[in-house]
Amino acid sequence: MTHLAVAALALALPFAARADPAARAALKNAAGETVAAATFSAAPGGVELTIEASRLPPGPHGVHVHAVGKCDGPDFKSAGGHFNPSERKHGLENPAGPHAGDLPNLTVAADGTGNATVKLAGVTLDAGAASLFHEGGTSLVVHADADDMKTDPSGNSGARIACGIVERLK
Ligand SMILES: [Cu+2]
Ligand SMILES: [Zn+2]
Repeated sequence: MTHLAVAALALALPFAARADPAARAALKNAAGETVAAATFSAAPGGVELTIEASRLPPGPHGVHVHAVGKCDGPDFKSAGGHFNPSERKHGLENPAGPHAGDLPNLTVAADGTGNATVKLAGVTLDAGAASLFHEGGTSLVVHADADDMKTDPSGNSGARIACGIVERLK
């Protein structure tokens, strides 16, 4: 092993505890431009999602995992409703909720960037009804407005402005 290889290995070690992403989503807007990217990694009791916006409108936006892995613009209705394998109501603050696909709002800065890392409890990257890879797949959708976290079925978050299919990486 060369010295260079040893150095590379040492640099890689601090990140070894974190699972490599098992899935990704490239989110495009109605014009077909890539505006955000997401990665999904296995985590205890669910899946860790990291989303990085690069060119979304400023402000808070509702973000959800939707039940169908299909992102047909411009309205992205093909993505279906929120991913909800346990048949609950919408919203992280809803006593009868949340949907498995419900997430906190994503805040985007004036320059169109923003990022967040959040846990999706109750979903899996493995097999089964709660899998992000269930039959027909899933997608990640960003909305025009903030999610109020309680209004069923979609938190009054407005139009779907970006969508990306959840794709397996390994
Ligand atoms: Cu949504
Ligand atoms: Zn929901």
